[in-house]
Amino acid sequence: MITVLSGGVGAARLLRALRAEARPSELRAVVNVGDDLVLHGLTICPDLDTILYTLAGLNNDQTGWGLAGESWRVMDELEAIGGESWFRLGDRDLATHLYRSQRMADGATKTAVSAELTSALGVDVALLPVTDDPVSTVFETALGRLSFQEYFVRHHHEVAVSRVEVLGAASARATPSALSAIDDARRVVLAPSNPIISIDPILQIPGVRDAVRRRRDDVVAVSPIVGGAALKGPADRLLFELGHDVSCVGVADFYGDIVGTWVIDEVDAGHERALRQRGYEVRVTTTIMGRGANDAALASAVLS
Ligand code: FO1
Repeated sequence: MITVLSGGVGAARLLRALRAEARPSELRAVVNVGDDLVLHGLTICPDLDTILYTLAGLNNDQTGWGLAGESWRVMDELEAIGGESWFRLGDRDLATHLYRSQRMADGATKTAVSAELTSALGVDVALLPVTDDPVSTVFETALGRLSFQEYFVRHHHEVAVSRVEVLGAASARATPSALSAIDDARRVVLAPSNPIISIDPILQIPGVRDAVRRRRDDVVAVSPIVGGAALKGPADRLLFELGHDVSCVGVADFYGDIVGTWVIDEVDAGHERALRQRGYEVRVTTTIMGRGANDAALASAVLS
């Protein structure tokens, strides 16, 4: 079993790359739920859905979220009557939120609904929310406290952040399937997702960081920072605003002693020594995924 601690786009692409190299049935994703929100009475799980759609081959590659071939009739109607339409929910995407919300109203857990959605879409990788309890990542900013999607979407993650907090993390329970996916894996992978707002909210759920640390020798992390910048999203800004070095070494220091091996991009080969001095194994390869050869090289660097 290979277990990937996963946020959104970066994790989805790595899982797609790993699925081509490993047996899909041995892949598990332990997924962040701190981005989740309730809007229009619907429970929306962006990281779970980004991975689900990507592995189903249905994702919208332009936006990085939602479904390809989308239409926006409901959003347009909603806007016309003065409803909230800043968080764009396509007509096709809405079916997922309607399904999940009804099933959770029936009493099903996020974990159970994820299993139903992966089988409905023919996805053979297990998507495991790290917790079925409510957690939400919030941002202290110059504009006051913002919810995840207010920060990320409404303000286009362009407002300076002084603090990030995962509300509910301390009292949330990691699911048994998430913990056993970490304990029983032959390899645990930290995906190149945002360390601060995608991976750390997973590690903050009680018991998870310790479970990963116990597996340190088999933990491989792929740096989300390449040449001092994030490939997508605000990871570089947030690292800087929260006082971390914006480099693969800064990310390694942020995660601390839970990683055994770092996979860094060729442009960061100069950092290999600093990482080895910190006691990490290091693999240098092309970590920028698109499709094709790079993905295979990265997947084998992670799996070897
Ligand atoms: N990201 C945006 O930048 N704008 C949106 O309108 C938007 C809508 C949206 C709807 C469903 C969904 O699952 C994700 C959506 N995202 C949108 C992405 C979302 O902000 C994710 O949290 C990010 O991808 C970070 O993981």
